[in-house]
Amino acid sequence: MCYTVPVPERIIGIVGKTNVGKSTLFSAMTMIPVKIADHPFTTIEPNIGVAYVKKRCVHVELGLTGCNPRTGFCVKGFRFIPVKVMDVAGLVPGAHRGRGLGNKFMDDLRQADVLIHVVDAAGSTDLDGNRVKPGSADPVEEAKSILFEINEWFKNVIVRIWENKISRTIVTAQNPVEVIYQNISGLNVKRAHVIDAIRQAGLDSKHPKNWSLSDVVEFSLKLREVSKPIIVAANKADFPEAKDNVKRLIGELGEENVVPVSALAELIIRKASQTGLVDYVPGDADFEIRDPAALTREQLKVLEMIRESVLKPHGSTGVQELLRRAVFDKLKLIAVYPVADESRLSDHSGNVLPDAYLVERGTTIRELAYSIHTALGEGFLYAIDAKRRRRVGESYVLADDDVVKIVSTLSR
Ligand SMILES: Nc1nc2c(ncn2[C@@H]2O[C@H](COP(=O)(O)OP(=O)(O)OP(=O)(O)O)[C@@H](O)[C@H]2O)c(=O)[nH]1
Ligand SMILES: [Mg+2]
Repeated sequence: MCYTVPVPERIIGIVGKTNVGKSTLFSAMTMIPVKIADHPFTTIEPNIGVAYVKKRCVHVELGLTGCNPRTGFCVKGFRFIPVKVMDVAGLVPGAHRGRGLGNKFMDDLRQADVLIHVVDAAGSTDLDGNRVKPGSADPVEEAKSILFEINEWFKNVIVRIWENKISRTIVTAQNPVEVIYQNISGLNVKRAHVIDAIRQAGLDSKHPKNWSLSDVVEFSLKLREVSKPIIVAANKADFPEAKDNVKRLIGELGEENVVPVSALAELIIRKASQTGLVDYVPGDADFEIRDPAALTREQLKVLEMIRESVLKPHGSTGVQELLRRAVFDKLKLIAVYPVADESRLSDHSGNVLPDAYLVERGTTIRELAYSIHTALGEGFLYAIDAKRRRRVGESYVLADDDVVKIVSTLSR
């Protein structure tokens, strides 16, 4: 079996007030060196890269000694699966009215499936991103005002499309949901999102041709929530001032929506790991210094500070936890491992568990076949659930960590 078309990639958008650490987080996730500076509006053009979400690899459950990933990597029994990340310019309150850099650049995030909203949990920058005494700015106020800007951006895009296109065609539409969906598909919104948002806005019994402007606005807010869910990165958690603020953010937004993070700590440890100074697996609760004699006193001090102010109190730098929550909790994705040889659990060249794909919960085996290759979907005959050694049909709903061989007319 030849996989020529990759399963659609997921995109995580990084948004937030200016100067809160968005690019630091992006760099810590992707190891791409980007412009980072302690002043507002350092980033202008978007940065795009690949991060890896961490998950216990299925080879452990199967009792294998290892695997040979074709994309991503596997370390100490953990599979790191690629996801795309995008870092954009910073927002300020009033951006929707053109303040700061405005919010036009948010259109870069139309393709995002989920957003990481970075907040300065140390309260060390004012609402315009200028450096202030840590603890003097209010991260809860920041979180709310930037969320308002994100919602304004999304709402304005929808209202514009509604007024320019949807309102004209919806009057005679046989299937209004389809008309809405087709017109806003550029926002990477799925049919199910449109249906969910209509229901959540309490508009199911009102034909969209009769919606008022406030109905459209209500629909757009619900649509933003379902199609671009947000996880908050309470960043700069290394500052002592962040402790109470993290609690306040959790109190305001809910525990499931907030992760204490130190993007800077992650970036420092990963760089040290890249140059061989420390052993560190992203997401771990600690790192190991290989040879203390190879480090300067200053370097040792910084690493010790990270251990005391971030790793010990929070259990990790929070960066992998952010990715985990974005991909597995917010997007509710599962991992599946297609193989060509169900006995060796490998591709034709003998690479064990070469691919780990992220798919939506509820995806059937045939839908997976289609997303790998149209011809594979069209020629689908049956599949083999390699873990349970049984044949499954096209309507089999994939489970997390399934290992499957797809048999199609292609592979005959
Ligand atoms: N102490 C601490 N400082 C951080 C952390 N993350 C970022 N910073 C610092 O915050 C400043 C801004 O970082 P950037 O990553 O450039 O912020 P940004 O949000 O991308 O800023 P703009 O692109 O200008 O909107 C830099 O001085 C970083 O070193 C963190 O976790 N802890
Ligand atoms: Mg930046």
